[in-house]
Amino acid sequence: MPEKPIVLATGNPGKLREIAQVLAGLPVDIVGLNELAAIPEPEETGDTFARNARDKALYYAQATGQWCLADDSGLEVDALGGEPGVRSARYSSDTVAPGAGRSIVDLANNTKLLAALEDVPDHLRTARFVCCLALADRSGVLIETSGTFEGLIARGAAGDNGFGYDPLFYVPDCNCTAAQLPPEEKNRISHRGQAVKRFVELLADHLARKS
Ligand code: ITT
Repeated sequence: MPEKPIVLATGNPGKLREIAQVLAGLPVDIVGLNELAAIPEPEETGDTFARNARDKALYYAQATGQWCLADDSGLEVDALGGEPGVRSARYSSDTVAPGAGRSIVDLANNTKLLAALEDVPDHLRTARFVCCLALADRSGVLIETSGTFEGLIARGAAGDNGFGYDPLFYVPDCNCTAAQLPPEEKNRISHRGQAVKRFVELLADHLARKS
């Protein structure tokens, strides 16, 4: 059976790496956006992760004519009423120049988060990562899954793995931050790892029904 091409519709190399790792071995041909002619990034306007994942998947499916898998994810901090939430990637957009590189934006986001939580005691620094995935073709959404990952916001950064808020995201069961976890371990327990695993099960059913 020929492998089904699936475009991983993300401009975030951290997400791409993590999703591709779990999808390796499936009868699908994973295509990165960098392998296609440039497509302008869509604007994110939804107020839920699920809505944004669907919108991104549909946008890229229309643009490419292929099956497209999109991820919308972010960090919900309880002491901040769920912020930065769907605005996680652009939390520090008030201080960072438009077009700044991802490492600069990640650093600015983390610095802003630490400042916002400066006076919040340890036991109230609870937070979770949320990931929603959507697979779409031109005609609509085919599969949706989600996952969450509970932790605490540390008082300083630690670790070089992962991306985004990982250096601040302390995982009590592992006694380290998400950025200190080996990539396979983060994928085993993370919001994205959980969402991709469920996605793999639903994709297998979907492909079996079509064959
Ligand atoms: P695409 O829309 O191109 O996929 P993006 O980075 O703009 O890339 P989002 O709008 O979904 O994607 O924002 C997700 C942000 O949430 C991401 O940039 C990180 O700041 C944060 N985030 C999500 N998952 C994370 C993880 O596993 N570890 C650390 N930070 C994460």
